[in-house]
Amino acid sequence: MPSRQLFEDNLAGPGLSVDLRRAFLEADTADALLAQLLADVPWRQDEIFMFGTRSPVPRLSAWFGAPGLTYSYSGIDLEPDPLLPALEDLRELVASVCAPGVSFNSVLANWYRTGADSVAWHADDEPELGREPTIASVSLGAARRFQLRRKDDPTVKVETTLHHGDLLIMSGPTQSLWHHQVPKTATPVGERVNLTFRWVHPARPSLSS
Ligand SMILES: O=C(O)CCC(=O)C(=O)O
Ligand SMILES: [Mn+2]
Repeated sequence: MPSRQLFEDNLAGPGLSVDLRRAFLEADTADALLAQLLADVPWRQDEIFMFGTRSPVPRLSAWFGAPGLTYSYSGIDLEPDPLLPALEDLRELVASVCAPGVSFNSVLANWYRTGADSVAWHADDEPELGREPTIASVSLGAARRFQLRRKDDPTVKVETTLHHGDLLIMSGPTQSLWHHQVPKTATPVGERVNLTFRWVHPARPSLSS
């Protein structure tokens, strides 16, 4: 899978470790991957449970990984589907440009159908991701804003726009010190798929019977 190794646009802030590689995937590769994912992924509408009510999350999702790699996210327990071959290839390519020793065993896919789809402020800081996780995010389709803000001071904020084929790698203390989001937009935009590659530590066996 061809990729461009251009390094630019690094986002800076206290305790922020984010590398952004524009057009990491060439346009043809990104086009083909987007079409395949839209057609082949078993997209799911998840719900979030908050304050005793459940509501649909504003995007469709899918979770890929080895069997048993359950991932709990905002009260949702996700059982993985096996990685599609195209995602296996991309996982290797993405890991090859991360720090030595970084690898990924799972992928969370999000489909933002329109500008009304979004992901709200959060950090990828679930215990099963471990301390200082590396999260590598590949964007496909429509360009969308990606914002980060300090957990302890939300006025400290940085943002960029993620385009078709971009790779964004978050590491170090980013998840413990910062939140990130993809806000809704009133501007008409096309569909976007985002893939986040993660290492999920398998759940420890439960002590209760
Ligand atoms: O769509 C994006 O760029 C970010 C997605 C995200 O933060 C997540 O899936 O945890
Ligand atoms: Mn995230």
